[in-house]
Amino acid sequence: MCIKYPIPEGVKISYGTAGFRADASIISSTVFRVGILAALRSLKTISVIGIMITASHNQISDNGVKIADPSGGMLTQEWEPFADLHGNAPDPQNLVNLISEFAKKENISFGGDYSAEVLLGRDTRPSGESLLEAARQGISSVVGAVATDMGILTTPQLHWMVRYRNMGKSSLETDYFKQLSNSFRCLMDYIPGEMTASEMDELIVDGANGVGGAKLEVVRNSGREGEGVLNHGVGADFVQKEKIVPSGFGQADVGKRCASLDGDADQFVYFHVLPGSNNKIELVDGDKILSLFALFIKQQLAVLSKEDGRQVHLGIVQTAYANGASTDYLKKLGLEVALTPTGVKYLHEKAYDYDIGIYFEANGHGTILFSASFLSWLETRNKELASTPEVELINQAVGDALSGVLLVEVILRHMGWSIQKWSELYQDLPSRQLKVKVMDRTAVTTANAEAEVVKPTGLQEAINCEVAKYTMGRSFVRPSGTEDVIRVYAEASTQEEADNLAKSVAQHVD
Ligand code: NG1
Ligand code: ZN
Repeated sequence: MCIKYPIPEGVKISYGTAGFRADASIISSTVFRVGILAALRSLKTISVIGIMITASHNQISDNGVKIADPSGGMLTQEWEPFADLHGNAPDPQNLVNLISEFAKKENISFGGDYSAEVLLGRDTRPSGESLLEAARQGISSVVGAVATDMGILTTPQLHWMVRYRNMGKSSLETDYFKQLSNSFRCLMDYIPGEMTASEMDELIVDGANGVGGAKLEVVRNSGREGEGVLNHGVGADFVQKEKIVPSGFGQADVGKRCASLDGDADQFVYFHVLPGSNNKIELVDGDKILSLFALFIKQQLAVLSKEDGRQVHLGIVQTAYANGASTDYLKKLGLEVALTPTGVKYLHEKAYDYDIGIYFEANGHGTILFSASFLSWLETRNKELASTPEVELINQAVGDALSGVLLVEVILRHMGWSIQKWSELYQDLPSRQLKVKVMDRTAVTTANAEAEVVKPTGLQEAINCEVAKYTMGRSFVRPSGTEDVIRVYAEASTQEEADNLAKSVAQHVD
């Protein structure tokens, strides 16, 4: 079976921040193995599992694969070490041995009453079709396992489908859109009063020339014929890191409310174009989206607590990349803020600790999670309404740019805020991110939610020395989980200082 998908010589990929990701030309053997793994996971959990073929905001020549667990969330971290071993198993015999050992350990039996079922989705990358076929063949090599191709989807749609299938609910793409549009309309209708002229201003969306663009009717950088290349000078990650307009936007858009999705539409940021010829923008990043959601929910909870006396535990989850000004702002609001390592899987897990957990990465990956007990209380309370549209609008499986943008639009309308007003919630500290190419990124290890370097020895001390030279300085380094680089982050009181701090820390990494 593996003859068709041998691991290319010298290739070793690991299940990183968001599954396996690499140049598309070397990844089919891994995707095939992930197909088998997903079928095993389905047998183990007796539930439908998902596979998404995407490399998110990476360049078009990359691709990747990740598994969605029965809840619609990421594959349990307990299985990641096995995913690593299995995804890199060099020869057929080795692979079969690994599987049978693991199946024994996990008590997975083959050929029983339950047949594994895996839903497959892919983004618009040209390599997606053949990689999907590799996954399908991997799945079919497990006795009785069924693979269902759900077509070209956003990452959150695939996660949502897995979640809804396992809840026994209708889970087609049309159901997804129906749920989003019904709850959006319902929430907009709740808001009293007429819209002011500025609220009626249209939202302009940059689709990153990816799948999110393809799913929307009115969008720039839709990825359609002649529109440009996926994630190339467009999309949420570009806008967040470069802080300039994406291609297709310019001075004609000054002041307008704009949103950028990433290539698989699980990440989004807002921005407005500043006047001047340099195409600079005022960025409204994931931290500010989080702050808007947190402020809105805090206000709603204050009403609930007045009416019903119910105390709800609201928690915020961020990473070390969160702008220091956002963390200060959230703490000043009296909110509990937890920090986790980078990667949605860590933030998502932490958010389960609360009745309502809101998590976001600065780059715009995030969502809001509601605990089962809070939801059942809310449903009883809202019985007369027969639904809880605010919950239904939010994708509980994973961060979702389409649902996130709709929620932002509802809240801005509710507050009567323009994007400028939203942006003024707090002033971001100037920051800079750099990447350093190194021989072996695993040589750097970190602790304390990645804020501190453990290895190599001496590096943290060197960073501390650099940071001490600046007012409000903060800097950390960590190995990327999706690219072969060490990432450097720096913050300081001016842009020039942040740039210099990042540069000098990068020199210590090199
Ligand atoms: P890595 O490459 O591990 O830094 C990047 C992003 C994460 C997350 C993942 C998954 C930054 C600094 N890192 O991870 O936040 O989005 O990709 O797509 O933006
Ligand atoms: Zn993405």
